[in-house]
Parts: sequence; structure tokens; C-alpha cells
Amino acid sequence: MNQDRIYSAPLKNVGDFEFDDAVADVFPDMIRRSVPGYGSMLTMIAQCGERFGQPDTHIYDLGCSLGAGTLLLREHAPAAAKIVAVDSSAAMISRLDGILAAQSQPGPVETRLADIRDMPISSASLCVLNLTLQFLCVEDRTPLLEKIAAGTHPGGALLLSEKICFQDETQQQLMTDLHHDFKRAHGYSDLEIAQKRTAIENRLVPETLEAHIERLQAVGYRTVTPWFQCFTFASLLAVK
Ligand code: GEK
Repeated sequence: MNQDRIYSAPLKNVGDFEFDDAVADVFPDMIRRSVPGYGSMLTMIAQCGERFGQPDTHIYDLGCSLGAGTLLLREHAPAAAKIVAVDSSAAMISRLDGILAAQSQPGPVETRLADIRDMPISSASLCVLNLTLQFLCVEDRTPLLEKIAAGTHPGGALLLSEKICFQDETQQQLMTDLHHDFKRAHGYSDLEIAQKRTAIENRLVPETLEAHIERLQAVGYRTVTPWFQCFTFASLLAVK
């Protein structure tokens, strides 16, 4: 696994964060050292694949990156479900195609280089948005979730993991500090933490857990339940 050193040297101008080749090359290391609970989120993707995945339906991994969730869905969902893995980053999708091609079992996975806002969702038993919705501008989030809910069978589910924010300033500061402690404990320097924060601040807009719950209920999910939170990251399970 290549180590993430992208922000280790001082940069004159820290540009906006992009999912380009440099990021794709270090992505597994970056996400594990940056997102507390990422391993638990992946375990839940596998569990949801088993519980909600139905034969002859679609299972969507929306913003799949290198397919960590996709590969688990392929292993744990029914073989007759079609897995569709979507990402708008060519760097991610080309690497995922390589990972899938190198595997001995050709599984039922279709990869798509596309913006999730533009692609149709139909006959879904499970949709996964693992740390993806946060990169869309806020006004695009409800239309996307309406489309996902409309394309999901009754009893189907959405697994939504996000970076979140807090209304209370003291709570926000505490959770941010604890997240930065987590990153330091995983080898990131103060400079790396500060430069990454600058790079991502225009690209990733967190919302409160309450805002996510309200939106999921409003677009038509009957049961909406947070199942995980660690510092500034949370995950919700929504069942239609
Ligand atoms: C994992 N789910 O390993 N359309 C399609 N893809 C998008 C869009 C969009 N509009 N915006 C961002 N992405 C993965 C991790 S990473 C999370 C997801 C992170 C893609 C983007 O290219 C990137 O690959 C992914 O969403 C977000 O479980 O880096 O924090």
C-alpha cells in the first residue's frame, strides 16, 4: 500500500483537493488514516449486502473509488444481483477496472465513469453512498436522494456515511480536535493536517446528523437510523 505523503512538504498554494492519479495511488492508506471507523463502515457494507441485496436487482456503490465496498458487495450479496460501481474520477475507475480484471472470478460488477447526479437508478435493493454525498454541493443532495429513493424497491436500503458537523460550537471544536488527534496518532504531521484541511474545505461540505435524518425521511425512507458515529464521521441506514 503506497503511503500518503501528498501534503507532507510545505506548499506555496494549496489547491482544491482532486481525486486525481496522485490521490488514487495512495487512496487506501489515506482513507484508513483519515476516517475513524472506515473499517466498520466497510463491514457494514458487507452486512447490508447480505441483508438487503436481492437477486435480479441492482446494487449501487455510488462514489466507489477503488471499490473497497464494491468488492465486499460482490462477495456478500446474492450472485444474481447486479453490482454497479460508479465514480466520476477516471483515476479511480481505471484502477478499479484493473483490480477487477486481476481477480480470478469475473463477478457481476459493472463499473461506470459517471457523475452520480446524472445516472439513472432503477430496480435497486441496496445503494451505498460511503463518504460521497459530502462532495456534492448541498442543493444537489435532495434531488439525488429523491432519485435514489424512487429507484429503490420497497424494503430496499440506503447506507449513507458522511463527515458531519455540529450546531454547538464547543461540541464541534471537541470533535474536530479528537479527529485531528486520530490523524496524528496515525502518523500525519500538523502541517499535513493543516494543508489537507485547506485543500478539502471548499470541496467537502458537512451537514449535521439531524439534517441528514430529516432529508432521508423527507425523500421517502420509512426507517432512518444512525448506526455509527466516531468524532466527525457518522453513518446512517435508511430503509424504504
Ligand atoms: C470507499 N466509497 O472506499 N459522482 C461520482 N463520484 C463522485 C462524485 C460525483 N458527483 N463526487 C465525488 N465522487 C469509497 C470512498 S471517496 C471518500 C469514497 C473520500 C467520488 C470521488 O471521485 C471519490 O472517489 C469518492 O466519491 C469519495 O468506501 O475520499 O473521503
